[in-house]
Amino acid sequence: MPRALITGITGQDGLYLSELLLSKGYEVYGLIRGQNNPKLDLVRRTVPDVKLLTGDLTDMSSLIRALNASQPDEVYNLGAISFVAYSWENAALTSDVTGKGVLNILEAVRLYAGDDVSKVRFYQASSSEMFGKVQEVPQRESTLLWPRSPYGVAKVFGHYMTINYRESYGMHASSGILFNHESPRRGPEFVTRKVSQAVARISLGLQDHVTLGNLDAKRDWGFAGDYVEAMWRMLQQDQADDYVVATGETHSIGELLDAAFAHVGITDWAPYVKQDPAFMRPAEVDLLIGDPAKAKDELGWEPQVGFAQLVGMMVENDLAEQRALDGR
Ligand code: NDP
Ligand code: GDR
Repeated sequence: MPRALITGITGQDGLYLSELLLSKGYEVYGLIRGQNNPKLDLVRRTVPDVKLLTGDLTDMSSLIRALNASQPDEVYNLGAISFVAYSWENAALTSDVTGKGVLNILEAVRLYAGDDVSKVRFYQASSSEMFGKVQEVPQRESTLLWPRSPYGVAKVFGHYMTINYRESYGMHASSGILFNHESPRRGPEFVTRKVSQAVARISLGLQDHVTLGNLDAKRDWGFAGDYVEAMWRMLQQDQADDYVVATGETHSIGELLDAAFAHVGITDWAPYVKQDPAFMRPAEVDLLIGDPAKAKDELGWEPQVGFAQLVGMMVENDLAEQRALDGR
């Protein structure tokens, strides 16, 4: 039975990846931090077969202990401070976790593997946020990185550190440059879920508007359930490499609002949407659109869920959640 260790087990991707690996017969270990993590119950309910180990990406000794306890064939580093807006408020902590945390786990894996680096395969959760200021459209593996947030800068460090460990030590270390991916499990701080929750509440008469920032930014949004499949496929390749994972389609926040409100039968959303500079970022990533050709050619990976279906799935989920909360 293959064994996998996942950091970021309480996050959106950690849950989907756990389900995928469990369905493939893996023994799955998840790293969980904190003395009373509020998401522990969610993990236990959603993926009860995952074995939890305590640790933190900023504490290398905890990572070595987790590796020794789990003896993994594959390590998926999904843990990060992942909210871009927050990364300006706490740039140093973001650098420590999202950036140096990658070095900590790479080094822990190297020490754990000893003379036989081939015994562990490593996945790093890199991000389209690394592209930042638009240099090329669509963005591909070779596009110049120009990050525009402390989060993006930290991800660039982790990305190149992963490549460096592959080139320096021959580690099977792959980096997935994943574009935005969403789901009903997306954190409510991210724009898609903020919108789907608000639209559900507005259509049920529980809220009268939603306040957002920049409506013009464009993102290449896919479904998280599809994207974890690409992570797994990367680690099944003979050679480790870097891959863009995206849909190849982009939509503005305005178009997200069109789709989400249309789902509940509202065609003019203007009366329900306010803008506040508090939600604008010091530097914005204006346009993300990925070219997933390499992932398609080499991994045989293609997205299954389109934009309208994704938005509909999220709004439906939030309608059901709100009805349950409201006792309807
Ligand atoms: P989430 O924000 O949902 O999850 C982040 C996870 O990181 C949580 O489990 C969190 O645990 C964990 N974490 C935070 N700090 C630490 C720490 N110090 N040590 C160990 N774990 C920590 O993110 P997603 O699931 O959406 O994303 C997974 C990864 O993929 C992240 O690295 C993200 O940056 C990256 N990514 C995501 C994309 C997306 O669109 N979703 C696109 C590209 C990359 P806790 O519950 O304890 O806070
Ligand atoms: P992003 O996702 O920054 O791309 O990072 P987010 O959903 O936070 O923002 C997307 C775009 O929407 C604009 N926006 C708002 N965003 C939020 N969160 N709240 C608002 O009210 C709002 N109004 C407008 C933003 O300015 C931005 O342009 C996500 C994370 O998952 C990262 O971890 C990951 O690496 C990248 O996707 C790829």
